[in-house]
Amino acid sequence: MATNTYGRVTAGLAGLATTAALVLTGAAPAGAQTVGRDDSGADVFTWDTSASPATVTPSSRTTNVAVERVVVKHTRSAFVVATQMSSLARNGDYFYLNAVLTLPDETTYSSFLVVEPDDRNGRSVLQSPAGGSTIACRTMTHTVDYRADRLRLVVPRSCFGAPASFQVSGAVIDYPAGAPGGRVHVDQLFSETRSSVKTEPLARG
Ligand SMILES: [Ca+2]
Ligand SMILES: [Ca+2]
Repeated sequence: MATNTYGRVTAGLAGLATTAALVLTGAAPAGAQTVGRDDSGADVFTWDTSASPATVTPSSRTTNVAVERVVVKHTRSAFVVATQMSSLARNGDYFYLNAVLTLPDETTYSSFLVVEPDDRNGRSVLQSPAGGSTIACRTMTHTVDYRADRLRLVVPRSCFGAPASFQVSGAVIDYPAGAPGGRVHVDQLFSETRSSVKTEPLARG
C-alpha cells in the first residue's frame, strides 16, 4: 500500500478526535518522562470510507488492532510509544501503529510502524509536517513482538527537531486480509479522551 494511503487515513482520523489534550500534571520535569494509559475498554471501531459520508460503527475485532495499554516515553534521546495489544497474528492483514507528534508551534510529524502481508516484522516510517513526504531517519527502530503481543516504535528526537515538549495522539489501524476496500478497524490511543497526551519539558542537564 502506498505511503500516501495511510497518510490519508491519519488525516481523516484527525477529524474524529476532539481537540482537547489530556495534559499530564504533577510530573516534575526530569530527564525522562513515562506515561502509561489503560486502553482495555471495547473501543475498537470500524471506519468505512467507502460510504458517503464515511461511517463509524463499533467493531468487535481485536486481532492486530485492539490496544490494551499504551506507554509513551520521552527521553533526552528519543520518543518511544509501546502498545500492549489484545492479540497480534502473522496473518495476511495490513496494519500499522501511528503516533502523531504535534510541536508547540503546531508543526506535526507522523511516525508509523507499518506491517504488511509480505513483511510481518514491519518497518518504521517518519513523515514530514507538510505533504506527508518521508523523512530519512535511519536510527528509527521498531519491534513487532507476536509472542508478547506488543508493538514498539522508537523515534530519535533529532529526527523531529528535538522539541522541549510535544503532544502525542495516534491509533492502531487494521485492514483485514480480504476485507472490502475502504473499511478499516481503528483503536485510538488515549481513548478516554479520544485525544492525546502532552509531554512535560525535560529538565536540562
Ligand atoms: Ca483499546
Ligand atoms: Ca483506544
